[in-house]
Amino acid sequence: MSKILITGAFGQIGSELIVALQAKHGQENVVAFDMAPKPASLEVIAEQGSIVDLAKLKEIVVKYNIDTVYHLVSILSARGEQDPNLTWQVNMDGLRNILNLAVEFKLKVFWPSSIAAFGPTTPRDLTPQHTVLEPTTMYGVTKAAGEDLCHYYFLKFGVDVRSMRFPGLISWKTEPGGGTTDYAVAMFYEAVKGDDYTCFVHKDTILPMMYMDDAIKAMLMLMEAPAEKIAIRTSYNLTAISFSAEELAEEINKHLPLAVKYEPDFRQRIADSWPQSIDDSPARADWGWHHEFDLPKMAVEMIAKLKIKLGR
Ligand code: AKB
Repeated sequence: MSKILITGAFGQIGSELIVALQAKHGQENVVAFDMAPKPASLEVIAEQGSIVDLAKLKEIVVKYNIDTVYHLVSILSARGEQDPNLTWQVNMDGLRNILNLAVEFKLKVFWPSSIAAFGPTTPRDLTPQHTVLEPTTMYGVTKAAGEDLCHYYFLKFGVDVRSMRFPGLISWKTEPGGGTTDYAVAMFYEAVKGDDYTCFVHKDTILPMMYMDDAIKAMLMLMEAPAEKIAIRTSYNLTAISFSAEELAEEINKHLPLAVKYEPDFRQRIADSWPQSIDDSPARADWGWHHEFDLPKMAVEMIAKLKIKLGR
């Protein structure tokens, strides 16, 4: 039975990954690590601290006899532009700490990269697995550099580190914070609350997105795949659906009235630097990736779950 540590555990991905990993490995085998205190809604072994505190991380790995880490701590794209130095420190020093512990304790590691690793010189449609990166945000710089660091630790030290480039993730349980793709989640919240929404990207902005259930499934599939199937040790392209902000609003409008105004801000430039659609055929061929949620199916589920959560 694996002993699993999740860092950044109370964020958008972690709060759902905790439950999925507990169901597979048992509640006693999952440890959550975060800067923030444990939310009352989550039943999990919790440790609080900073990802740059190597001594604390080492103490936790020893205390719980950890063998697998899902390293999710990250400052995202929009927030990263407010404080690029902190973003480098948290994203890169944090990853290096985890990889150094992986060498010392033979840990298996999952680390998410992002479509933010790409930049304006990347082909925007059906972006290939192997292509130009050249990101233009600090978050993207840390994702591109982080991919190379993972690859290096695999080659140099044999660390079994696995990664995928997430698109925007849409979920109802925990709101994202500080990302450029956050508008997609916000639109659902405002619609369910019965409010209007002012969207910070233009209506024609198309980005790759994925429902959280598919993202959780992808992480588990990648981590459970036999090592010889993992041909890419930088990060796998991964995708599900691509749609414009306006198409999303129209889909929500089939279920609930939602008036959207479009007032692009600094996040428009970030969105414009990312691909519109991704070729993820290596992930599909190597470890059987396939998504289940298209836009209509996701909209039905998001609205139903948010109505319960928000008591509407
Ligand atoms: C962001 O918008 O910064 C993230 C991402 C695409 O990695 N959701």
